[in-house]
Amino acid sequence: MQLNRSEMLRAYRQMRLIREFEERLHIENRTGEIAGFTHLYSGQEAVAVGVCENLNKSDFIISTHRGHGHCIAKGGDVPSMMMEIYGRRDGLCKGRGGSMHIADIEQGILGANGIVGAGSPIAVGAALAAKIKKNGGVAVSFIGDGASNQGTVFEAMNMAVVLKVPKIFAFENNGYSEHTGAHYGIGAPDIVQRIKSFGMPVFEYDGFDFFSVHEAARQAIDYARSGNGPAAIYGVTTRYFGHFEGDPQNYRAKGEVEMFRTEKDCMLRFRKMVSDAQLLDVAELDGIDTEVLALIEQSVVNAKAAPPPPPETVTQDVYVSY
Ligand SMILES: Cc1ncc(C[n+]2csc(CCOP(=O)(O)OP(=O)(O)O)c2C)c(N)n1
Ligand SMILES: [Mg+2]
Repeated sequence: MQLNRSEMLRAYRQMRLIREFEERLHIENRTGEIAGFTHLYSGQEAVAVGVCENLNKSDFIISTHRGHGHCIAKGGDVPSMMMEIYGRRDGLCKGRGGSMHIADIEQGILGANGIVGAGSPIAVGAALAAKIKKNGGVAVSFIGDGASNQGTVFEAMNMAVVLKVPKIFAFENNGYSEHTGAHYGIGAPDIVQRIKSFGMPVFEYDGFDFFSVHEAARQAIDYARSGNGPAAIYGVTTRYFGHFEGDPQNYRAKGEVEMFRTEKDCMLRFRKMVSDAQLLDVAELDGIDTEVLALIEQSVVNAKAAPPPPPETVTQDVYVSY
């Protein structure tokens, strides 16, 4: 399906937001001002944005430990997310969550999640709620190649089929689970077949091509939203930085990341595709780049200057108050 101009510009801006957010965090992490683990999503932008551009605000996603990209793509406020990662009082979760627990229920973001594979059963619950309420909503969980081996994901796939809920399993194979290659860590030679065996269709995408992801996600989401039960998408992508910040990536081939950055990068590919087809002007895209860089810079300046949560509030928000 052809996207219109404003849809393409929006998608590009979303991808650029994620890219610059992550590239800047990579630098900021070295200052030692950011507490806890940070897992960066640079390189995988086409997947998060290709999926989320097909969702409504009231649809739900649940992310992973590598969550910034999914949250930005679903409408997470970038300055508030930066504050959150810095653990500040005015962060998206009042500075209590940090990188791995960013959530924004208003935007349909059920949260990043430090437990690998834990998102899928939660999203089955969200999808079941949408089915019971008959509100036309869907729920998406993102699943890495490592998470694809988790029993929780298998159980969630089975339950989603049994309950026939509007749930999308978004598999995102970036080649590694921590430091273990997917070619070694996943025993089944045909991952798509393994997902299909649970009884749902799988729409495959090229994770370096935004338009390919967008189309696969559109089909899966249409399928689930129309009452047919769950669907999955699957594709290959790559991450540019280490598993976590500080990981020197010695397990990757020399020049591997550089090859991906220069030859397969999803943002470069998007720019080339839309300019070759004369769909968008490169100057417009450059303008977005400049605007986004300024927003990220301001977000970092504001986050650094912001106060932490007051110590006397430390016991607040530990439990939900009804
Ligand atoms: C249940 C559980 N097992 C193990 C871990 C440790 N762990 C954190 S991230 C990760 C790798 C996940 O790989 P993948 O699902 O491919 O996601 P990616 O890091 O590539 O985005 C592991 C094993 C964990 N957090 N939770
Ligand atoms: Mg992975």
